[in-house]
Amino acid sequence: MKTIKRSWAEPYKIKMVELLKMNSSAQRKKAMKDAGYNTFLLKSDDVYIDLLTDSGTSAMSDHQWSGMMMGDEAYAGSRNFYNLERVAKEVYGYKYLIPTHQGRGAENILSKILIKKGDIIPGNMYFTTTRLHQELAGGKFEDIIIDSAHDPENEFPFKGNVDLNKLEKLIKKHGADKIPYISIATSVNMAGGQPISMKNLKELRALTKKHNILIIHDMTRVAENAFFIQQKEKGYEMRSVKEIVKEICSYTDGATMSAKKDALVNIGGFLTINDWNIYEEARNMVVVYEGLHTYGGLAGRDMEAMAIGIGESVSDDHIRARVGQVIYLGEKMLSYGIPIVKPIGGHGIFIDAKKFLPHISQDNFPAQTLAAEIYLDSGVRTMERGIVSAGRKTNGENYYPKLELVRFTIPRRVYTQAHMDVIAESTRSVFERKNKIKGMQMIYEPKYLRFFQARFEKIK
Ligand code: PLI
Repeated sequence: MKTIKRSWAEPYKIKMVELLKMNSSAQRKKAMKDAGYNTFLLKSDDVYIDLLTDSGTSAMSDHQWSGMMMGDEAYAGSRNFYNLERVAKEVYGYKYLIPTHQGRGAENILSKILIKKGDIIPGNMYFTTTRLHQELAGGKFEDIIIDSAHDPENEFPFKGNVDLNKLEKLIKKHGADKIPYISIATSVNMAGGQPISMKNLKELRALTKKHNILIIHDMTRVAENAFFIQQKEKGYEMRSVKEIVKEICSYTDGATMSAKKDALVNIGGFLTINDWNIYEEARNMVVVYEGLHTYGGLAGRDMEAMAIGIGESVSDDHIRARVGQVIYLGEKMLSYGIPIVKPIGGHGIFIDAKKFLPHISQDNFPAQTLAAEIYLDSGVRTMERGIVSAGRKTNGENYYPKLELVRFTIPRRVYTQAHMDVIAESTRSVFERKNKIKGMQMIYEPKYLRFFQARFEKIK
């Protein structure tokens, strides 16, 4: 086992800073009310430390910024596209690549190509946009993650694993021809950034080969998953994150990528696939939904920054400090007795809102309430990942997810250890007055992905 003997430290120094502003308590109160108690509807100018998401919020390196100046803004055949294609192939190993404006652009195209009405798409826990595209294409998502992923207290190190028995049962019930692919995320976001093990992936590959079913990899946070394999899985202690990333990809047939996370850019994504026929169809569709197949909704400079970011994302020094910072915050929260999802995941800390606010029923949105309270306390912006995010089934009923979480997502290379201290101290203050906190009711609900724009009011 590779043990970390020294404290992690950022493998960079800071060249430019963005000044932060802290609103008064009265200003925060007004801002939160105006935003309908939904942290997505706050103005960024009203936020002190922004942990809404790690998506598109990374600080780019000087190399990436210099790459931005090398943008070849040709409509067709930009040199930056070929750089991206080359680097992605070298790092991830898939054969063909189609750029898209972000991850959901790739999910849309892939779902439309592979899913027919009535199909079943098993996956290791849902993600909001991924499942919605599967449903809009006529499919039904089935959760086949291991049961312990739904238990915030269970400390199994690979809670992103697939339960192969659940998958076999689904294949038996529906037949393999009703399952176009298995949707596998690395670092499972909604489970708390929990990794899948290489052993589980290999077993999944063997089973899907037998039934001729594809595996499509949501590789949004693959480097963080690779780090956990290096730290926790036998046989991988001496392997580099870069090698592990490539091995993960080798057990899957293609991937959708939101490059706004691990790949260290503010915008961008892609679809990448080994099968020529799927690639050809995707090349046809990308021009309808995104742009030409050599830019997919991105500027040349965005593709260049992405190509460089992919290279930086698989450096051992980078990923050790990135996950190290998340673990630092998580351990601080634990030392204050705050109930968080264990083990600590790769991209953020997830508070168990059912445990934090046990007197608020799930119908009164404990995680949404807690996210609002943390903002009111300190201007720290977090995100609900519970019943609001889970949305409604196609028959209109609410999903009731077992996990009712508030996510403190850490942007990459943006905040310091001192910020982490302030975040933990603010959460402790809210924890100390938790019994006085009341739930909320939803007063506006949009049709799709309601968590983005829903509005709430406090129960009197
Ligand atoms: O936001 P996009 O369209 O670039 O990517 C969608 C997406 C796909 N898969 C996974 C695992 C995600 O986490 C993801 C986006 N996540 C967001 C925005 C987040 O805040 O976690």
